[in-house]
Amino acid sequence: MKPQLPLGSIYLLTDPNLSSGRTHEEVVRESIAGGAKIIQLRDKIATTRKLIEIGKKLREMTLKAGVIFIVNDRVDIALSVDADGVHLGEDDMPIAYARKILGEGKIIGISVDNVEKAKIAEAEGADYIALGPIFSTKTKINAGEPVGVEEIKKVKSIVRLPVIAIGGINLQNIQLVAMAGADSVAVISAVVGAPDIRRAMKELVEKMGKYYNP
Ligand code: TZP
Ligand code: MG
Repeated sequence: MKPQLPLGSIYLLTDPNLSSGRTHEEVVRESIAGGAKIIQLRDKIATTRKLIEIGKKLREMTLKAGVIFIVNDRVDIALSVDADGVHLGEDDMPIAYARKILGEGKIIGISVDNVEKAKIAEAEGADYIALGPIFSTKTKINAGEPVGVEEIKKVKSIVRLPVIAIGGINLQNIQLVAMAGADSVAVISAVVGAPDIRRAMKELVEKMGKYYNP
């Protein structure tokens, strides 16, 4: 059975460049302690062998905590560490091919930046879409122009998939994102770059809970 995506939640993506030397495990442990409900292993520099090693550990930790575990970019790694799913962008494997490998029991998330692409992702069988960047962000080079919170409302009114908002979201602006109807909020720098990861996550979780407006 396909795992359920927790709605009204915070989705944490790892990033070794922003962790100030803290390991993936440390970042994930603290994020889970702070209330993250979805974790994505995102590491653009680790070797395949290293990704498997990290993935196995994060799988164990997330399983124990009842937290969804997604692997970025790599269908093969998602499958081999038994993650709950994979997250794919425009340069990654097309959905149909990923589905062929992963089957119906795994989650496939797709990055989009507008309604048209969201509709295509839905038609192709995505399980959720990540919409962004909502605000400007320095975390991802070539992230594109910010789409703004209005795009969340548009996408929500047209597709039925869960919409996860991403890009430049922090404690100051999460209220706008939640009120626009995002089903979940994905963050990197606001948590991974924080001195106290647990606390940064807890504050975001609380604010999302307060303003979540499905
Ligand atoms: N995809 C669109 S924006 C982005 C990704 C992976 C980066 C989000 O990072 P931050 O630090 O939360 O802006
Ligand atoms: Mg990708």
